[in-house]
Amino acid sequence: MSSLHAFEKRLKESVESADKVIIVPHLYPDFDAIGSAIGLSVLVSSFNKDAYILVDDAKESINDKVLDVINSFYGNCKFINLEEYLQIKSNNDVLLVSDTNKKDMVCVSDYLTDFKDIFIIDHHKMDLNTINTDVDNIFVDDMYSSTCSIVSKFLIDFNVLFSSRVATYLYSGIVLDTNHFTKSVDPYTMSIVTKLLEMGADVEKVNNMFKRDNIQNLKIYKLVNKAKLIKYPLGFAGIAIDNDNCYTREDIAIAADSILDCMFQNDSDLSVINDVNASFVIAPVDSNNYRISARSNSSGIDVCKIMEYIGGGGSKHSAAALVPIDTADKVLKKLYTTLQNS
Ligand SMILES: [Mn+2]
Repeated sequence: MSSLHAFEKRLKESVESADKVIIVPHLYPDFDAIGSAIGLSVLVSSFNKDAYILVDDAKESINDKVLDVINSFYGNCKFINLEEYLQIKSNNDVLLVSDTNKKDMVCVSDYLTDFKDIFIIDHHKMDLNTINTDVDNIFVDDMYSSTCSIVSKFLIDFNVLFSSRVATYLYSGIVLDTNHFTKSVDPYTMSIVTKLLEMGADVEKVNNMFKRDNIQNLKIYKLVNKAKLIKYPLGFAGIAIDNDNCYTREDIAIAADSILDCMFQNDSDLSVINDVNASFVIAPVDSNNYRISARSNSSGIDVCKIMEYIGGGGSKHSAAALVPIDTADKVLKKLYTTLQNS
């Protein structure tokens, strides 16, 4: 991976010699993926190039508030779907991948070889599924709290002026990936937040973007309530499994965050309260697949390693995997054994 400065230089040069730039956030885009894609489009526009953000997910599979951002976005860049991309593509386009580095997490995976250059901007660990590109075109650093903080840094470094609306979207990605400033909080992230607030990021608007309705809240609460405490060598993990109800990926992720925030009464001695340092939530997302969201804090296990072991990925304290229903039992066993052997 190249240094931040070298990467920025290379990105500018490549964009300036391209026909146009396609920006692709990960599938099932969240605020970090969309916010960073919008930030990148502002950067590309400052280089006087046309930018298109490519989102091809079915509307039903995108979070309502993320969809609001996509639908209400106006500016120099356009949101397009895969079909529209195929109509305008040329062999001198540059692709910017935001908030993922995995081939199977971008809708454009079948056309990667058609781009002049591919740049990856992300904060998840790389693995065998990482998109193949020049090593100097990769800026992937899991020390960053969010992709929005990386992209904000680019904008600041290039002295790009951006609107309060864009600052708001970038801020929303940081709020999401720090779970409202409760994890991955560091002076660097906060210095970026300071800058975004100075640029007019609207905290109340972002608070509203994160509001959940009471029905969703209750559903998540019931899932959290299923959590059972498991002792493992590094402490206690909270594991919630629901085989009967279908959830969104987001619900499962929020439940995993919530379990990590809980203290649990010990089953055998109710006077003992245990803190968990890892959480796992396992539930179906459709009729064929379970989703596992895993979280840990600094004294807990590296959940990325565990999720990689069962075919997923993420970062040290926040990771996930998709598990086909017919292998769910096996995967659970694997999860328990890995935890016990950690
Ligand atoms: Mn992210």
